[in-house]
Amino acid sequence: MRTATITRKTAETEISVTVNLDGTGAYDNQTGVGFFDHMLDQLARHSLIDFTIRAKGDYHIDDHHTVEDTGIALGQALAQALGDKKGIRRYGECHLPMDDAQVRCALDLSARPYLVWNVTFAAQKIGTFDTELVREFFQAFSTHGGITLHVDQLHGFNAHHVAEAAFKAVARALRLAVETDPRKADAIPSTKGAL
Ligand SMILES: [Mn+2]
Repeated sequence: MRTATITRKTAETEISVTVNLDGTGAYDNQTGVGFFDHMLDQLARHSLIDFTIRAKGDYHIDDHHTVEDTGIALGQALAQALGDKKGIRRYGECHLPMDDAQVRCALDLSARPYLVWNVTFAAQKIGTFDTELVREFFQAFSTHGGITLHVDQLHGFNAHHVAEAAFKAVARALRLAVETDPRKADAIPSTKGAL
């Protein structure tokens, strides 16, 4: 079973993340940050990776630590569940439209973390959520998941749509990358023999 559970406790946050890469996109995400839960639900639903996430953080400061540390734990859970990456497709990509917004994601489960982020938000807030935290989440997720992650905004002016298109684009690309390639199910997808 390609599953993993990560628990992480610091003076700032307490997080538990369980993922099942061979799931159905079922989710139960409760981070105490409403918009962020909505985005994590999209990430699960459109990657078909099951997520159970619980987070408690120092909200009296802001949502920064909670969002970032959830990204760290989710990245670690993904990497652990992938194991030696035998049989995966490794690469994924998606152009994801949502009303006015279109976001492109290209990713490589390379174990070489790198984030390219070309997304700008016209608003600083979506409800009470700081839009700059979207990048913070994907930075932490790519670093701790070992993902080369490129996210480029092609269109869009509504911040809710742009953020949601970004999460859905990453989700769809992730779905492709973690799936088994039936033509090469017994091999690690690298000429180095390791990823
Ligand atoms: Mn929405």
